[in-house]
Amino acid sequence: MKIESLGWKAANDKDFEEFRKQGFIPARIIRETRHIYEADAGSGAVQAQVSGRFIFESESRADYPTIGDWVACRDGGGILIIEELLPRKSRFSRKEAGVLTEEQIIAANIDYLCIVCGLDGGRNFSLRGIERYLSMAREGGASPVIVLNKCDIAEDRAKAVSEARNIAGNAQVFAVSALTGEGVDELLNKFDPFSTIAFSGPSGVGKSALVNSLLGSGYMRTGTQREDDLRGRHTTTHKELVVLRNGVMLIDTPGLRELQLWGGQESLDSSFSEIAQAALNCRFSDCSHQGEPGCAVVKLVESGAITEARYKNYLDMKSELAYLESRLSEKGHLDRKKKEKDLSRLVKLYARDHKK
Ligand SMILES: Nc1nc2c(ncn2[C@@H]2O[C@H](COP(=O)(O)OP(=O)(O)OP(=O)(O)O)[C@@H](O)[C@H]2O)c(=O)[nH]1
Ligand SMILES: [Mg+2]
Ligand SMILES: [Zn+2]
Repeated sequence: MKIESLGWKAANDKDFEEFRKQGFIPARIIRETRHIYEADAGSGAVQAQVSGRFIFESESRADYPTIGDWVACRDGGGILIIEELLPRKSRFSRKEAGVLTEEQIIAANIDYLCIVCGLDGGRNFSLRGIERYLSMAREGGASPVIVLNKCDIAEDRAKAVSEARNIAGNAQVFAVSALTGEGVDELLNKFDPFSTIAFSGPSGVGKSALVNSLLGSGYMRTGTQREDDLRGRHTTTHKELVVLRNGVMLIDTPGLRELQLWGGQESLDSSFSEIAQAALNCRFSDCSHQGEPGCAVVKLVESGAITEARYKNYLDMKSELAYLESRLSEKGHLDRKKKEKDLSRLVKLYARDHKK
């Protein structure tokens, strides 16, 4: 398979010239399990690892390659040594789960993010959850697509589709079944050859089952769900990129327990555009839309144009992002202090060594 089949464009060659002069070759990360990689430089999957210098120069987890990334490599005798990460065109990220205030990139260089839900009556179809994914997809520069899987066992498919459409904005909504194959070709036909799409969503919604349905074989391992609450069992533990029959590249990712937000407050405006629009008419320019007089947003809620639940989700997401912002500026302050301290230590050492 040529590297062009993995999405490498002629324009990339020009940007890569500098690296090529240093003897590096471009490759795409096609499999990732924590920091263990496989990359493809055009002749199939090869084990890959970052160089010592790469580790030394990396400051955060987001500096490391992830699935979908393009990297500049050198041949390390049977394995590829990753020397540089090429700039990302887009990314789908979340805040790292737990106390760390760090960005976790779920997939890089994707054109479309498929938000996969399951219409099986469990909590695998949540409008509030979809609103989060929509917001994060747009924040990272990927076009979102809503995929409602398991339509074969949906109680009321039409209702689910129409509810999803109401919050989708410009994102298309597809009802599919990995089990019967219904709707799967229509979904695949949406994407141009050489585009990259990623599946994300909670565990057990059928992301890997859809990959199998698209590849026409039992390629990915699929799991069962817990009987009591229909939650998935986190069957997929790695990320993988496969090339489909029409040349579309598809990334399957492990199910997420939660999608904590990452990014600026503006990321909300694109997914809650009717709220952002109304906010322009609030009496106070810094209106928090929580009871101030002359609030145009609350008026929309009272008129029924926005549901109470959507409004509440908007406020929750807004305050989550504000909290993130404050943690980040605190962290930036601490990082700066640490750097200053390191620097002054170096200066002292230098002065001591150069005395006399
Ligand atoms: N009825 C029905 N069941 C499905 C469909 N798609 C998937 N399933 C079932 O749902 C369960 C979970 O499917 P997976 O493909 O493992 O789910 P996943 O989203 O990849 O889950 P993680 O890898 O844990 O994130 C399996 O038992 C599948 O057989 C579907 O379209 N209809
Ligand atoms: Mg899976
Ligand atoms: Zn307001």
